[in-house]
This record gives sequence, structure tokens and C-alpha cells, in this order.
Amino acid sequence: MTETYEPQQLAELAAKTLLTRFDVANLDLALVLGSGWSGASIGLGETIGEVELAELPGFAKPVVAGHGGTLRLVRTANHKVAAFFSGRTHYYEGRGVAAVVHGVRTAAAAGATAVVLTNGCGGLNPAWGPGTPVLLRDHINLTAATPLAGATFIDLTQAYSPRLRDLAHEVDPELPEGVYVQFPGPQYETPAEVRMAKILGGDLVGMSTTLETIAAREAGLEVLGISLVTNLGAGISPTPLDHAEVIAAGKAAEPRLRGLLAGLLERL
Ligand code: 8IG
Repeated sequence: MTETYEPQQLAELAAKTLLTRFDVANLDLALVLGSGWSGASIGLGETIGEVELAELPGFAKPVVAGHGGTLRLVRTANHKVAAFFSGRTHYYEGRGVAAVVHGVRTAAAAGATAVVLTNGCGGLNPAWGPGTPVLLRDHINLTAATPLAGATFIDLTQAYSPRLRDLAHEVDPELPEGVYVQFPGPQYETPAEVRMAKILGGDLVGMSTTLETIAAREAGLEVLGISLVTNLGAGISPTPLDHAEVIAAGKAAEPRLRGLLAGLLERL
């Protein structure tokens, strides 16, 4: 039945369903929690309610175990309503680009004016070890896909809001900035693809975020992108990273990530 809706109508329907369910007039902001970010988001403000994404129009359960699949509404200390999406639909799931950006469009339709897109990714700078958060300064979309339909010319000169990046730097002055390269996945890069990403001007490699940023800019949302480097890109480290080491680095980064999100919520 939902296939008969245009993406925008479906987002409006999901937004209305969400706002009605929790008796909230509108959202102020949305945060998409990528790999390694869920723990950091716990305890930020007062929970209004939580819903399985699959219960809202147009969403389906993420296929990756541990990628969540819930939406939590939170009232922040300065009385803003924030929607935390834990679990996103990835491009590699093959459900189409509209499904990938449905959360961002739903947030915009529900009145949000800013979105914080987080992810876990591979790092191309050896100085950024596992556990380093990096602000997105720009992106390179290597998926050859777009959420835009027809002749929709969206300016991406400052896709990642300089204003929001300044706020993030106020909270955590040491945060580096980098260019995020989205590969389609689901396979990780070869070492040659990692070298290519570096030559193209990339600093981070991942499988999300850029399509959501494009849809967010189309919807007029301010975007802040933050990556958590969980591993070095293939071929950069002489020794393959051990999975337990990666998990441990993510866990160790949690207080810094939480401090960053808390400081942002105070300022957004
Ligand atoms: I976590 O090294 C994570 N996600 N493309 N490459 C890509 N995505 C990732 C990586 C990585 N690590």
C-alpha cells in the first residue's frame, strides 16, 4: 500500500503518525546514530517515548543486527524536542535511495530544522586512530545515486553547516575535520580503492551519510556530520585491525562522544 505514496507524502504521513503518537507539536532536531554512537546518546535529556521504526509508515527493520531500528524522542535541557534514530537503512540494502533518506525527510516533515548525521567509518589519516571523532567538512558521493528526482539543482557548497561545525568546535576544540567518501558497499574497500579515495581528496571512507545529507539540504535542514573512525582504511595499517580492538576503541571513545552530543544539544 505504501508503494503508492510519493516519498514526500510518505514522509509527511510518518511525521504525522510520530507527532500524534507522542502528542508533540513538532520536532526541533534529529540525530541519526551510526555504528558506535548508540551508547553515547543514552541519558541525554528526558525520554518522551520510543517507537520501533518498523511501526511508522515507510520504515522497515534494518537488516544489520545491532544497527538498532528504533526512534526515541527526547526533550533536551533547553526544551527542544530531539528525535534519535538508532539504526538507518543503508544504500547496500537495496531498498532504494528513497528508503535511505526517509528518516531525514520524516524529521524535516515533522518540523526539525537541523540534523546530526553520525557514522562509524574507516580513516585514511594514520594520525586518527580508532576512536577518533571527525567532523565532516565535505563529502564525495561515490554511490552514483541521488535522492533527488528530476531537475532538482541543490547547492552543496556548504552542505555541512559552518555554523554547526563552529558549535561543535566550541564543545570539543580538538575535533579534526575531514572529507567523507561514501562507497556503495557492502564490501569494504580494497587497498587500491582506499588509495584512490585519498587521491580524490578523501579522509574517511564509509557506506552512509552523503545521500542523507543531500536529502537534508533539499529539505532545507542544517546538517552536521560526525564520523567515528573505528578502523583504518584497508591497507593503511600494516597489521589488520583486530575486531575486539575496534570495539574497545569505540567503547573508550564513548565519554568523548557523549560530551560532544550533550554540548551540541545545549547549543542547537
Ligand atoms: I565501521 O573501512 C566502518 N565502516 N566503506 N570502509 C567503509 N565503511 C566502513 C569502514 C571502512 N569501517
